[in-house]
Amino acid sequence: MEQALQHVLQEKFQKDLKEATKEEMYTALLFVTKDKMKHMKQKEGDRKLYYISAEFLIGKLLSNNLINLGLFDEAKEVLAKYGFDLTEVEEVEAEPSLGNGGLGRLAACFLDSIATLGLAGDGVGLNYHDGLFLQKFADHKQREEKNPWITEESWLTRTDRHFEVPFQDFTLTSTMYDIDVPGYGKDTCNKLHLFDLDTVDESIIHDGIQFDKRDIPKNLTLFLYPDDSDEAGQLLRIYQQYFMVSNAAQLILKEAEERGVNLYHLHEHVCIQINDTHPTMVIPELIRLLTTQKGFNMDTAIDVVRKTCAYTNHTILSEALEKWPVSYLEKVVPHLLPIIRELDARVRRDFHDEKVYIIDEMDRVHMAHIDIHYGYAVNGVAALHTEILKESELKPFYDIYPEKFNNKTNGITFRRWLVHCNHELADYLKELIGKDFVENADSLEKLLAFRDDDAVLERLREIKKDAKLELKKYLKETQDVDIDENAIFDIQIKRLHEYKRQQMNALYAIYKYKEIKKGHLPKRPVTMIFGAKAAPAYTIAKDIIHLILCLQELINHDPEVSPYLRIVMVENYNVTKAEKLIPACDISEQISLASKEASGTGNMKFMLNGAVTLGTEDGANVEIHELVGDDNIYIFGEKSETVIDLYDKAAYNSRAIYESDPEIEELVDFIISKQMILIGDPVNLGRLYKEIVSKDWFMTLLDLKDYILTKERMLEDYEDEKAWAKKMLVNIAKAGYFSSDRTIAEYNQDIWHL
Ligand code: 26Q
Repeated sequence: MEQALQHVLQEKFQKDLKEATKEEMYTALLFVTKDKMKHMKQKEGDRKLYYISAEFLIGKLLSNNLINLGLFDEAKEVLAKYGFDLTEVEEVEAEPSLGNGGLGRLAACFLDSIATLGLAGDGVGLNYHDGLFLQKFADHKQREEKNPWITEESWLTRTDRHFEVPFQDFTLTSTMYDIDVPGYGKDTCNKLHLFDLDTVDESIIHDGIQFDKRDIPKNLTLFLYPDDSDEAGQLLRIYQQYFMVSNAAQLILKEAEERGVNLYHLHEHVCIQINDTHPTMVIPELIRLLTTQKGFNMDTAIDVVRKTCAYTNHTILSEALEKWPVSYLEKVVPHLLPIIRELDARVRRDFHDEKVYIIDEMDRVHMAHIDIHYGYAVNGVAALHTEILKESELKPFYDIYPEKFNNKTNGITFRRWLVHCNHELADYLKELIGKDFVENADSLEKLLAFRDDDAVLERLREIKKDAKLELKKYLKETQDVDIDENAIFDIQIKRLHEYKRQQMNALYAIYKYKEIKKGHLPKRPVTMIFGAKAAPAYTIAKDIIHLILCLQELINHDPEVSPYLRIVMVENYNVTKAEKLIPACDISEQISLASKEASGTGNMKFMLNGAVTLGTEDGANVEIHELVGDDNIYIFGEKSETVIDLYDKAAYNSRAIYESDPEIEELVDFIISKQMILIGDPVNLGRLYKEIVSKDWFMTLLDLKDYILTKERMLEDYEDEKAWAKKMLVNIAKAGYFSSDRTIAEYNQDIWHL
């Protein structure tokens, strides 16, 4: 390693190890690591997986790659020898924010696990030049700026693969870029293929993140779409999706032919996982290519494609299920419409239930319906989520195809979310139970043998304290805020969405503020940390950010209150920040309205790092609860059946709750109190107040009191330090189930058969 680094530094910068800057040292590490992976091949197999996804939220890659290649310790030592700190050198890398949140991060964890299990599987997506917008705070509001990440030297390798992608008015030539994906401790390597256009012009972005959406060749891969976007951009989204899947389909057929596969047996050698409906057009596109270019008849093409494609559903929010107007598809990809109409006609011929049609009476194409009829597997992402799909959201489909439905509870890669982000904890665990857990997550359960060992419990608390000190330092340096490492760290980090109920957590802050003002002081200070981006067009989500930032201003500057309560909203929450926040957390906030969070994966990351969950019976929280038992999690709120029933009967009335409960009324009224209006914008605060009182679509007021009581109980329980440390230990020990290695092994066993 030392020689290799020396060599690159000489060649590229004419410098010696001693003289290099941090930036040069980063580049040298990048080169050495890339070079190592260049010579690694994919495992040969009979069947190959293509995981198609509009998002791969991979995060920084240097440390992760070093860990997986077994080079981390050596790199760290060599750097130390010449006065460098690897952690500081890592900071040089720009984070590729090629995803919105959970779905994109899941795809990244999956690539790591697929490679680690030694399976032949590549990712296919788009090479967005700008990742998800950079979030800046000004006047207690979110502003968006562009977020470019591609530098001269990066993990991307330009390949000489190009495909022609036909659109209505023009044909575009793509270029494929590759990122290597090494498995942990393996000598094989998979790839993430990201398609791009040479004609993209970054200079057309102005005023934050505005640009001309009509000039497609200049902007197609320019930026990642934020979840929940305005109408104006929808056509561009369809251009992106088709560009992605046409490239994917052409790559898949080309690689199959290069391997000598008879395309009539494609399904025996290839499988395609469709990550939510964003890549759904791969189905009609493959059918189109097989029929127009490979001599297939329609029946055979449909049959082969159906045996090749499988679909993962990530949401039950109906507004998030993609339905594209036929007229939009007509404008962008008219050549797919005859095929989509044929697929719809076959459904109408076979089934007489309009709920399962592909094209509805309003002439909209239901993308998920294409996947379910013309794929061989449909999976949800947590046990509860899959049950809800089968019993309500997708019931008419489950009645037709019960054999297609299956659950694959999400997981996270322990290499990034423990070994990389929490060295101290990982090293201590290795000392206690051996390093086996890095690859064989279930062996974390060996930790249970130490649940009554005072020295172990004490050490776990020490490690948590050190992580809090690290975070304190980081927040001071990056945001100039002061936090108290002796406080309880209560953290909610995730996309801003009404169903995730950051507004309920903010109402708790108001409660606590008022309590402290009344002289009811907590035994120990509490620091409430938030991190969240709101989609630029999501008004109420932005109003909630405004509320939190105003509360931060009010509370942190109140000398009576700030010794006991502080609020920090972390700017530009992303993967890099998650890696710093998660190890330092005591209380993991997972408070979505039951039935709305398909799974959640942050909940798993926190648990693995010794935080205790405060959550509803939603998504994977249900499974965490089952694993750790009542004593090691704090559950509150109405259950999913009750919530679904309230929706069905339209029986929820937030105003009735507000008007009948003076305690709730007082908290909600505070949003538009004089003190708040003095700090914030009455338009935003007033709108949010009105929303909560008169609509509250995600039932904040329904669960608010139980939430407050449960959190208070948690703060009390924290004072029994040994009992709390035991909860930490049990959470870590039981987290093994949530390794994405387990998830991927199940996908392979039940769906992929690689
Ligand atoms: C759709 C159309 C137009 C523009 C954007 C989108 C869009 C983009 C991203 C729609 C949805 C997403 C992302 C969804 C997502 O992240 N879902 C989360 O997936 C996780 C992994 O399965 C789950 O753990 C979360 O519960 C789920 O919310």
